[in-house]
Amino acid sequence: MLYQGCEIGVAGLGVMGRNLALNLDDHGVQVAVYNRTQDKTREFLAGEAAGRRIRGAYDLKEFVGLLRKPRALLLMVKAGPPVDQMLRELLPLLEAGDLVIDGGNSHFTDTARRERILAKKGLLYLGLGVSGGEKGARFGPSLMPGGSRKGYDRVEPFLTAIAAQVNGEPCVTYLGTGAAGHYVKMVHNGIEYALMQLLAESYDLLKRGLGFSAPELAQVFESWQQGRLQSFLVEITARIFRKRDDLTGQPLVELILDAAGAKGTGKWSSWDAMDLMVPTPTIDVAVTMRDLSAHREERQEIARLLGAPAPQDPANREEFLRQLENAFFAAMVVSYAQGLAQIRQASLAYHFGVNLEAVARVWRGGCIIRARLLEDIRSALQIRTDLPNLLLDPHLGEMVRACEADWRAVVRQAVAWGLPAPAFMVSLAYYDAFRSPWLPANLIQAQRDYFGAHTYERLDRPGSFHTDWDD
Ligand code: NBP
Repeated sequence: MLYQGCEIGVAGLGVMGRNLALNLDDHGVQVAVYNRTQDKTREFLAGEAAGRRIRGAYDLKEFVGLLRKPRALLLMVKAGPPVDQMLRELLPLLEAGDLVIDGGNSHFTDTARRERILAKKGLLYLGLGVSGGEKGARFGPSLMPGGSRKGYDRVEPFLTAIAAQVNGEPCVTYLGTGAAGHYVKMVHNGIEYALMQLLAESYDLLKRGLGFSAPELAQVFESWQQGRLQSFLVEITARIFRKRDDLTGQPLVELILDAAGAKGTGKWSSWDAMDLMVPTPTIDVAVTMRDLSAHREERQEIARLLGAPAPQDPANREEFLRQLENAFFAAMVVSYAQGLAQIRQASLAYHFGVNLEAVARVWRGGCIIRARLLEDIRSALQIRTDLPNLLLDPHLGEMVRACEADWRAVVRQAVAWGLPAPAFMVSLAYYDAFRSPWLPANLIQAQRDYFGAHTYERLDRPGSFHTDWDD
């Protein structure tokens, strides 16, 4: 066939860009690549891309010139100012009808702003959430696109080809207008934080509570992987406990400094949940616990002063393992419930038009929070796409309810041991609060009216009331 220019250009040959370019090429898409640091482009073309159809460019003008019109460009650069800088440099080189896709973890408000700026110039914009890390990008990520529908339709065949597939369905679909894709990716990361914190707490309860060794821990998570907890994060957790350090022969995880890092997407998710007044306590506490872990010196000092937790009360190992597995399942459902409720509310507030069933569908494969449970979640959302909370689905609700006694037992045991398990605790409190037809918020309203004359509503008559409480 006559060469008419490349079908898509990938700008940014970092971990993700490089692998997405190779994935696109594997699927017969003609790709052009560009990277700010030219050596990386040279290395890529001579190395991983050698013998492939991928074409390289060493400046943006040459890069844009390699692309078939109307052009499609995928930016895979660090989120934040680098995206704005790339756009500033690209804009004079592009023409109306060209499509720019930002595949980085951009904040959704940045994406909305950029889409508006590009639209003024007749350019189409897509904010594309990409999940699955290096391997996902190479062999099948979960893709969360939002923005221009026309732009999506143009690149849909490429995205469908490179995305992960589950039961013959690609883990990509158009998710909604504006920043819908980046919003869904942000909340995906929030849920990821919650599940990782629940796994870390499970590890702590088994290690400090029951005295489990790394091989015993691996066995626990391997057994979880055989049942309804099956998920990418449980799978890698089991593998981590099997890994030994090359230098010392000890389990590698035990040699890693206990201070967690973060790139901010979990925090963004919590922030916006608070703005939207959607409760996401498991995600919030997961962010907080990463922050707290980083106060390592302070923790050491307070432990010296007040004594570190030293579990005394022995537990029945087999019984506790069974309870923990059920508690994890319930807290896992609650984590997805919080994230999906947030996406639902955001979609209404920001007019994204997101279909929650589509979100569950694209999360089933390729991404970090892929899990067997997403099949049940998807089924629930197929029955009722605007389900305000997963706990309202009879099947999911009943499965969580059946775990209730074990969930409480795990929380009680953590408290008795003095071990911090806040994600298990707040997810249980979330469940209990949503099961409460009455909450003590009437007292809060009375207090607000007492000190601030904020008024209150009454149960027995309409209107708003103020009382002189000191009278
Ligand atoms: P890397 O750190 O591997 O690569 C960053 C890329 O950004 C390089 O190509 C770098 O070019 C380029 N860049 C930077 Br930094 N500043 C630039 C600027 N001012 N102008 C032009 N290019 C610039 O990142 P990555 O892991 O590939 O991630 C790329 C995006 O994908 C990020 O938004 C990230 O959050 C997101 N993401 C990453 C993962 C993951 O698992 N790694 C998963 C999902 C999403 P240089 O070579 O010249 O420095």
